[in-house]
Amino acid sequence: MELSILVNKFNIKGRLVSLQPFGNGNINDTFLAIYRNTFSETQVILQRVNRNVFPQPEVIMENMHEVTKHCHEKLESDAEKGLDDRVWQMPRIIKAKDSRDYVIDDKGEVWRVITRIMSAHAFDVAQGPEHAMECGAALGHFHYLISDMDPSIIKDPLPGFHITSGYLAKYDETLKTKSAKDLLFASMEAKRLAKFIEERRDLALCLEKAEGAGELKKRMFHGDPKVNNIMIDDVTGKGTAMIDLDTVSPGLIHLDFGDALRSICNPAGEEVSNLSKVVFDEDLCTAFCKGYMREAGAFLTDADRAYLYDSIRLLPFELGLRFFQDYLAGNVYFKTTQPEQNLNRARVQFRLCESVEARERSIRALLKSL
Ligand code: GN1
Ligand code: MG
Repeated sequence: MELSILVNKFNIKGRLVSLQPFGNGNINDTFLAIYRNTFSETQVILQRVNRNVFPQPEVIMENMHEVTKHCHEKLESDAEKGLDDRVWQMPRIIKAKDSRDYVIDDKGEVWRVITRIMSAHAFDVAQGPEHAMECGAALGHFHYLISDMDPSIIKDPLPGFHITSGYLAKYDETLKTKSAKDLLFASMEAKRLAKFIEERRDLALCLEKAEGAGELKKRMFHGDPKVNNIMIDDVTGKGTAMIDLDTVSPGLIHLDFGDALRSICNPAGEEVSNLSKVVFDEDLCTAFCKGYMREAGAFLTDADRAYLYDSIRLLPFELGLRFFQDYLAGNVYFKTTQPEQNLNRARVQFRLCESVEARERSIRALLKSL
């Protein structure tokens, strides 16, 4: 189906004047649609929910319905009470003309339209400490917003997501295939990454063990709080919204904390090829943590705090493992534009993990001082 015909199945005022690919997501296909009439313009985001990744795209939409409903009510009530120091925003689902939250096309693909957060942008890399602090505040505020949601109304969006032991098992399975073995033996770099993983198998289990022992408890979390999912207000420079709500579900907030930091504290970005540029930036980490703690510090227990360092070390390892496994499996999960891209992405995350390990003492000292 033509995209313009598809987007017109949603309830949007005006006439479609532009429809262009938008953003740099690794999973869903995203477009910006602009509608105009004589007096006004509406910009919306059209997305195809990736069926290869999300086994039940309808579940993603049911969850999004619940999350946005809960958060919009809370945002409105806080605004009325004058509790906020800024305007916090969250995208809204735009319904189809048949009143459903999504449209299924002739190939069975699920499409949705959500509002665009206007006069705001997300960046692919941290712009400096002020930006990092605002990212921390936005994630902390988001955790506050979802903290009192009933987790039982959310269905598992992505079974196995952020279960590092599961990614290791998948990696081990992939390594049994001939095509993966061929790729591994064809390059020194791939062998080096495989060795990196072998040396850290214990690390992979740190949060799962703490959860199993009852030290850490699941709460609602975002699942994908990387820097380009955090919207910054163009006018004030303040964090204003978290986007990409597909994976909001019960989980450890440590996964969000570590994932945000692995993305924010690596100003070289996820796609750089010169590894000497990849360094875990502690100034950005300090700024992020200050912003986060201001909004969410009150939620954290002593046990939560004790595992923050482990989360900062774990998440780049886990993502590197996911990229490397996908490379060996023939690039079936993350979108790529060239065959070695997932190998390179894995190199970057493992270098970042090493950089965190080299700074363990000072990162722990920083976390203690918060
Ligand atoms: C994917 O969709 P996107 O690009 O925001 C991935 C995240 C990774 C990220 C790395 C559902 O996120 O887990 O951290 O790529 N999302 C999913 O860039 O797997
Ligand atoms: Mg995503």
